[in-house]
Amino acid sequence: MFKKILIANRGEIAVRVIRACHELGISAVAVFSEVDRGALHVQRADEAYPIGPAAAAESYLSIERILDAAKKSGAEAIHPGYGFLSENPSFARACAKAGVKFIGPPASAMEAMGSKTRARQNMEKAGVPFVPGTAKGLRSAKEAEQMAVKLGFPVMLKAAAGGGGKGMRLIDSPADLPSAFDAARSEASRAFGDDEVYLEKAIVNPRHIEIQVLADEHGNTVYLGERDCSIQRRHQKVVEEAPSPVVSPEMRRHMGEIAVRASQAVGYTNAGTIEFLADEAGNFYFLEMNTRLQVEHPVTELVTGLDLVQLQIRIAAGEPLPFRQQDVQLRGHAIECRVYAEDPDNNYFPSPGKITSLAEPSGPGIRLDSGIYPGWNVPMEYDPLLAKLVGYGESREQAIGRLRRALNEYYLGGIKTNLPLFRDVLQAPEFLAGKANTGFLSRFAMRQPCRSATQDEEIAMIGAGLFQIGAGGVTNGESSNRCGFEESAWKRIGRREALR
Ligand code: MV4
Repeated sequence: MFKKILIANRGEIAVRVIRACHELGISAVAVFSEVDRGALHVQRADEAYPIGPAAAAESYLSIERILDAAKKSGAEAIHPGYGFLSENPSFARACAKAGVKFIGPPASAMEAMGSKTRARQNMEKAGVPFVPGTAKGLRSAKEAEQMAVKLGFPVMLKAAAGGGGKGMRLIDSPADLPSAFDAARSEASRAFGDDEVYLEKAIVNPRHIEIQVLADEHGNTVYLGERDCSIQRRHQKVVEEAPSPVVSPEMRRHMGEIAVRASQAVGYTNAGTIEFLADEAGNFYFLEMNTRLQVEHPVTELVTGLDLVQLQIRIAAGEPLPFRQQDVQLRGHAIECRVYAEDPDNNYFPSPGKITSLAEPSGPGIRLDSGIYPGWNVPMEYDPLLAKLVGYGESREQAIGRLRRALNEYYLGGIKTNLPLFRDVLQAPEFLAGKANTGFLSRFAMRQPCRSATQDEEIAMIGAGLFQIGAGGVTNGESSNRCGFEESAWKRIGRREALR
């Protein structure tokens, strides 16, 4: 086993990996940019190295500076977390060349899944179902039009080098194709330095369902059930859950076996995720593979009882998987809320700044993976994910109840967050019924503008609160707050005393 691991990342995921290292008796090395000197991951690590200015290109994305820190610290392995260098085959190769183990798949497997057209060709060979579409990049708008007519409208125009929805266009009729084709090409060229675009038949109102896989370096691959990530905003996941309310045991086994086959077809090792689109009839299609640990891995950890980060480290150290497929049992239900520093009043624009006060939830069935502390200044240079609040229960209803309770314990002062959105989503009938597909959040936001209070409204609410608890107030013991939880007489009297 490794004695020392460097974590080439920041924020909550760096803290998560440090925890796994410490549980395995491994020393953890942090790296940090100039604005992250005081960050939580730096405090939690056993040693830390500066790697440059705030701009990620000059710090967390600098292969040279990270390998330099690995050499200085004597780390034997690097965990890349997610984002940054985690899916960069050149980084995986540079690690190997420097004699440092990259905790992730081989560079060749990343490349086989990196381009969507190449991934589709590889999946076709492996017999994995994928959305009907063109096998190769399109040369002209004319070719695109011919193919689209064959596939039938609506179609999706996608960038081969894209992912996560970037450079993607939905096209309803032939008339829209020529301009969309040119626009998609130049957008792809600018965003990815690669103008290859191709067509897929569009799946209407799909659900995003992904399968977690784990493969050791001895030929064993297992699947660990699915996550339903249908609740997204502009291709940014907001709520994820496991298991999916729409996946039956048969569909799970079918998707799982296909995910294992897809992984084995590209020589995959370590943790990976196969993304599928599922239509309303229960058909599913390969979309892409994420060749890294994902943000939403905790929901899988809670329903399987496994520690994915520890397993990643043990796999990278050459250990065989310590269990077989038939040993994997799913139990209970887990739901994750991604807490972002963003302003619901201002179109969810990033809201960096100083966290002036913080009350963090805990208690039965609650897991909080956080990268912040009171007094910390959330920098504006990076992804605004602050923490992940995960609720677990024997049933979906219990998980939701615990999450709602925890959301009411959670207070974050000084910056705006999307916490108010979760309080609303977790009461939405469509979500409660397990019927939310990828269109849910945009419909939901239109129907119910979710925003925190303005200053005037806050003054009015404080006034109403004072009235409620003040002299001559409610005395029948049946008052309850707006969340439907009983408020005790003790609490009311205590407040009254405190306000005297
Ligand atoms: C699609 C699709 C419908 N049909 N492809 C968006 C993110 C990227 N990973 C793929 N995406 C989609 N691809 C076909 N052929 C609909 C989406 C899509 C979507 C997928 C998953 C989660 C949320 C989504 C929101 C809008 C569109």
